[in-house]
Order: sequence, then structure tokens, then C-alpha cells
Amino acid sequence: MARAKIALIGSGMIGGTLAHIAAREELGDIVLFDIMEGTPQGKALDIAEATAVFGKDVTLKGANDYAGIADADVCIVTAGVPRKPGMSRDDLLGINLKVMKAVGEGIKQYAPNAFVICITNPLDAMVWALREFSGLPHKKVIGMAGVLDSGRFAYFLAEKTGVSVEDIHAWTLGGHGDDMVPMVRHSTIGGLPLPECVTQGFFTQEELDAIVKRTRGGGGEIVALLKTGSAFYAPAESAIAMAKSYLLDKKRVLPCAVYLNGEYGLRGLYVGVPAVIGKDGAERIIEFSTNDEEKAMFAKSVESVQGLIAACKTIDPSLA
Ligand code: A3D
Repeated sequence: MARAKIALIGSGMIGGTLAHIAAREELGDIVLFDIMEGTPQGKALDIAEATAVFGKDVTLKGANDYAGIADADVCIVTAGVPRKPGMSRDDLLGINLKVMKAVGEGIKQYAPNAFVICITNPLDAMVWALREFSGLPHKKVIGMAGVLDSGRFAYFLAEKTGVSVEDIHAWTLGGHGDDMVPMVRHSTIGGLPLPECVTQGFFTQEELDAIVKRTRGGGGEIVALLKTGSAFYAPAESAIAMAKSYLLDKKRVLPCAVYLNGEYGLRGLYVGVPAVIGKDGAERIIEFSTNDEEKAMFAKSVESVQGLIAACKTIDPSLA
């Protein structure tokens, strides 16, 4: 059987890390694409040489022409610009919307059967625009944010309690902004919902509130430390988990930005909710029960996403 072909559109910090992980995990043959001449070729050659050391049989190539992504099974999109200190994700909208147009058209022409994972920010609006520009089925175009945000939430809980990260299941829904919704009641440590962990003395309510706040600002915390860009290791790992669930038809339940068609009472936009990822893409959406407080937080987050989509339509009237 032929190996899967994985196209990484954008070969910057996340793109290069994706290529390294995909090669080490022998997920398929890899093409790095970028507008910068030499960057995708250099990273491809560097990692290809490493395959002889870590002993995995995959090929890596670099490309500056969309023909290079022809017939890809999976496309992971990081093309665009990241945040610098003082910038919000929304500040990237104007520049990255133009990038999504070029990328969407490239995928439409050369890889119309691919499963597409968008990482470019502001995430929920960019994955919506990328789907519009590419014309691919909604189930085959999804955004990565929830796996990362939930991973951060789970890590902070593990750090606080000393419990293994493997036994913590944390969920963060909504848009990928500072008003994302960490789902405290649905997140568990060894099956115990977080409010009960407070009762059992794992942490105080104040400590839990501080972890929720840190999760919401998790991206900004890394931007402030790095100063030159944003997080890339954890975002890359998160997208690989999603790609693997598709390629291996694992049907993992992962929080992803998916297109809603009536679920959660919403239609016509992308926002983060738990979805089953298998060989057909986002195969099923799981609807969490929400109380009034969670509903209000989710609605606020959705409002921000709707505002960004409206801004996309103003900037590019072809999207209206
Ligand atoms: P960076 O290292 O700058 O890489 C971006 C790459 O895109 C660069 O190599 C550019 O040359 C390339 N590029 C720019 N325009 C085009 C184009 N038209 N076609 C092809 N390539 C192009 O950034 P990064 O890898 O650190 O981040 C990439 C994106 O991911 C940014 O928008 C970040 O904000 C975003 N990001 C999202 C998350 C989420 O959780 C959603 C997390 C971290 C970063």
C-alpha cells in the first residue's frame, strides 16, 4: 500500500516541527511548502538526513509551487504570520486572510481529497475562510486549537496535583481566544469532575480559578516569554494527534474547530467542540450539556468568532 502523503503548508516554526514529528512517527511522505525559497527545501533535507539516524523510511521534499502538494492525503496549514508581544490573535486577521485565499485555492486545485487541518490564527475565522476558499466538504476541513488549549489545561492540573497527565481529561470549548471556555464540570482527574476534586482537597476553588485563567492566557504567556513568535511544540503535537486519528481511523474524540450545522444551537460557523475524528474527517459532533454559566461563556466566545467572520466578509466581499 502506498504511504500517505502529508503536505505542510507553511514551513516556519510549527511547520518544521510538524515535519520532524511526522517523520519520527513514520506517518507518511512529507512535503513542506512555503513562499520563502530555500526554507522548505532546507528543513526537508535536514530532517531527511535525520531519518537515517532515527531509522524511519519516509521521504521529505520542499516546494515553493502548489504542484508539490498534489494528491496529498492530509494538509496542515500554518502559513501566515504569528503573534508578537502586545498583539492579539485578531490583529493577524487582515494579513492571514489573504494567505488563506492563496492556500485554499492551492488545495482546491491540487489536493481536493485531502483532510485539512488549519492552525493559522485567528483560528476559528481562518478555518472558516479556508473552507470557503477551498470549497472542500466541511467535514474535511477543521481547525486545531482545542487539543492545545485542553492540553494546557490538563498540564496545569497535573502540575498542581502531581497526578499523571495520562489520567487527566480536560476540555476547552469555544473560540480560540482569551474568552475560550474551559469546561470545569466536564474535566476530570481519574474520572473525578474538577468541582469534586475541590471537595476532596486536590486544590482550592481559588487555585482552580487561577488554573482556568492561566489556561485562557496560555498562548500569550508563551508569546511574552519567546518575544519573537508564538508556541510551536505543543501546537504541532496537537495537530499531529488530529492527523493520526484521521489517517489511522482511530475515531478519537478531540476538541476541534468544526463546522456547526445546528449543533449547540448554531449554524454556519466554526467553533471548538468535541468531535470524533476518523477516516471521513469530523464524523460526529458531541454535544456537552451546559448550565447557564457555561452557556453564557460559550455565547460570548461565539460572538467573538462571529465578529471575526463578519470582518473577513468586509475585507473580502467574495466571502459574503
Ligand atoms: P512562522 O514561524 O512565522 O511560520 C509561518 C510560515 O508561513 C513562514 O515560514 C512564512 O514564510 C509562511 N508563509 C507566509 N505567507 C505564506 C503564504 N502565502 N503561503 C505559504 N506560506 C506562507 O509561524 P508559526 O509556525 O509559529 O505559526 C504559524 C501560524 O500558526 C500563525 O498564524 C500562528 O498565530 C498560528 N498558531 C496557532 C495556534 C493555535 O492554537 C490555533 C498556536 C500557535 C500558533
